[in-house]
Amino acid sequence: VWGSVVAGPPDPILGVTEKFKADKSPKKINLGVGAYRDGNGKPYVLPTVKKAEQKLFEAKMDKEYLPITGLGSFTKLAAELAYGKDSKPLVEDRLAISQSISGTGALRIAMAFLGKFHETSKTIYLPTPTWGNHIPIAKDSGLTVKHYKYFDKDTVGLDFEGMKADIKSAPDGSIVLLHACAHNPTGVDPTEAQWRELSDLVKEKKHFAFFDMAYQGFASGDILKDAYAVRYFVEQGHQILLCQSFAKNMGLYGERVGAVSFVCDSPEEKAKVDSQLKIIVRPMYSNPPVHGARLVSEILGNQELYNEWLVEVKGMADRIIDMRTKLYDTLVRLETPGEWKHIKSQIGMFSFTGLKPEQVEKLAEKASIYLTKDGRISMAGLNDGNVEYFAESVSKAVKG
Ligand code: PLP
Ligand code: TYF
Repeated sequence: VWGSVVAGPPDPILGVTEKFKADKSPKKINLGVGAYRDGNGKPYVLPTVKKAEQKLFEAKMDKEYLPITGLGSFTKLAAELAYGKDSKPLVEDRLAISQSISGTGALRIAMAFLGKFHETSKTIYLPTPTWGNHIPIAKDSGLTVKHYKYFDKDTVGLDFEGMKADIKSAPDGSIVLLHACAHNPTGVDPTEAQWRELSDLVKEKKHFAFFDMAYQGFASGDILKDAYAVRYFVEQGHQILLCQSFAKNMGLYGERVGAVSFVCDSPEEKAKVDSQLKIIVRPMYSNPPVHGARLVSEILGNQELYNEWLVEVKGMADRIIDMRTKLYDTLVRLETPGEWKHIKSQIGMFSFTGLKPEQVEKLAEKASIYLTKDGRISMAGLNDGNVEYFAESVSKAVKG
């Protein structure tokens, strides 16, 4: 029956894990996928998540279906976390929000909605580079994909002039996707002053601002700081769309808990958008999974757990920042040719090292170190036990 089906390529990020698993070396390191690891290289279940699980267990919760747009207490708290309790769209009851299958599911609902209803344009502008999955999600949702400049290879930083020029030359009323914080894969974000300029430019061009926020709290360790761009755009009157994920900041990867929200201009508009969100979700998966949403509600809805969680998020961010310093110091000590300051200045889960595809290949073959071909490393895969070995191997690969 499937004789005409041709095999497709594996996911470029998740494929790295497959190669890592097949490697027998005791020294092997997986720096491919962006998943947090503790100081011993092990997956980390947050203590607040364990406490929330205990509470749910004791409460003997049932397993009934959730409504189509998910658990109401969860979506309310998720919105407050991102926008702030006093944010106008929340106070004025004009935020349409739905629970989603993590950040990816949020993107899928958002883009399907834009494909159906965005009037001025069906073209979405993505940064170059961007998270690989953005492109097929947009295309599968019926959007046309175009790109704006983002990363400057020479400075290993933001090409802000190029970014502005491309956003300016896009036809008025286009859709512009922005990584809210901790840009994946580069780890390079606009400054707060640059975000303010972008807000003006997007407004002037009547573009639609689409925020993907998969790392709130994870970038700087500060929930508010990481939400700066989202909150500033909303204050400036942009009717943004926002995708949220609790995979990273609560370590709930496999629970698949996220949210997608639309700032509307009135409660009436919100009600209409909400009804169409339900019509998009129903034929896709009917309603979302319940357990992860309950965990997030327990944590965000309980002052004590919430405060503990803030400390845990900061702990994860700080461990990553510490690894950046250690990696940088070791590369410099080993007199590794090149400039490595970007390792310290980049933020979030990833560092865009600047390693070339040949060097990436050499690291896999000679040192059993696995990363994506673009030279991106997941900083969380490093720890006190392997950072030295990693730096030595990079140094050797660069020296040739
Ligand atoms: N958006 C970006 C930029 C990401 O890096 C990721 C992955 O972490 C996601 C969205 C969605 O991830 P998930 O579906 O696991 O929440
Ligand atoms: O970029 C990453 O590594 C994370 C995790 O298909 C991820 O965003 C990677 C690939 C994928 C889903 C999630």
